[in-house]
Amino acid sequence: MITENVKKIANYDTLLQSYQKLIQTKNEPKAENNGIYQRYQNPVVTSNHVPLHWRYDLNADTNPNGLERIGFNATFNAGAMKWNNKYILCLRVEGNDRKSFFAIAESPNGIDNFEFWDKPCIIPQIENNPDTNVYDMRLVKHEDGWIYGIFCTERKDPNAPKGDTSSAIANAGIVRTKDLIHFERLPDLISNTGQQRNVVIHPEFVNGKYAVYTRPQDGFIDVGNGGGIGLGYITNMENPLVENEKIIYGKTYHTVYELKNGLGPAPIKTAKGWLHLAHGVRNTAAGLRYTLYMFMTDLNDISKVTHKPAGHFMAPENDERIGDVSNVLFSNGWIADENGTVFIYYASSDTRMHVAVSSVEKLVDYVCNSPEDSFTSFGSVQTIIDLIDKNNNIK
Ligand code: M1P
Repeated sequence: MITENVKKIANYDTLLQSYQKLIQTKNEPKAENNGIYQRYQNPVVTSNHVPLHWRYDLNADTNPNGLERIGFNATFNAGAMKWNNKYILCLRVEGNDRKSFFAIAESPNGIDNFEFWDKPCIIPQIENNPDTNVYDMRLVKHEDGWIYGIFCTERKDPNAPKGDTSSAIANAGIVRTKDLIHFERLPDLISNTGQQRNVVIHPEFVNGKYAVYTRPQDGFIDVGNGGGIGLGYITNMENPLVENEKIIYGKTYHTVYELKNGLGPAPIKTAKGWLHLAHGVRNTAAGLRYTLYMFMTDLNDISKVTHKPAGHFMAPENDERIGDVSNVLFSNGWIADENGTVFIYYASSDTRMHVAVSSVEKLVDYVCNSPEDSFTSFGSVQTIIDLIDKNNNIK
């Protein structure tokens, strides 16, 4: 933090004023609302929320021109949890150097005043196998007493041909913590597939084992012949070997998850079943389009999908459509409060974080009572006509 005896750079007061104005700005609900969730007007965390002391050398002796020394490009794809009565986001912060890392921001109410902790998270490295890039941590309080952070670790493909400077391998890195400050690194996930992304730990034991949702894929970008949301089991997180991995929610032609999908945050337990939020991807002439969709699994058999409302639950709209990777909504964090309020944290276009507020009651209603996909236009028309007829017969 800034001490009194530092000779502060000339523009410090102006920088500080605009930074404080940003983090103190009250967030208001948007005017429109579909009854299922309420979007808010401002993003909750942007790259402008990154603290000044991460960006500027604040000593006028060593930074006489008051230049920004380290630039930040984006803050997105945050894991989320309630911690010490605060709403915590574990953000993917991306520097101008393209590297992303994790940093925690907290808010007193979940919708505004998010402020980063003093320093980014320090993720211990695996000996002789450092991560090149890390992102998209899911924070999960497990019933074993640990908070797990499962994230994507990316490294250059050692078998890439000479001159191929892009091919990479993605896998799930795993840390656990008791205080969100000290992280213990566990071995990376061991699974039978070439690559893994979007791996999420289920918060409860299942038959004495850890359960993990996976997303096996053949290549770094394309899932290839693999894909779908998988479910597998781990006996010991210190040797995280995935057994019996099976796809529970596959890709399907002409749906919002035609090309690929992946689980978002860990599911929320409700009286009717486990509520899931996921992303689905389809290809378009303008590139990949990522939207969010929901489903529910059985309370006693988490491999059984019981409800699948058709289409997307949230899609990019207005300013959300534009960013570093446009036309993307992605979510890997939500918080269900004790009173049933659900804060859905979602990132738009790989650039900034937003919140939408709903409730367990509304989300269960949405998932259980929205029509399922009939997979044809004729079927969709029939579904609409059924609703019109029902409405016309209201007495
Ligand atoms: O750019 C969109 C998203 O692409 C990847 O997600 P997935 O593996 O499901 O395609 C990730 O890089 C994610 O961080 C990113 O938001």
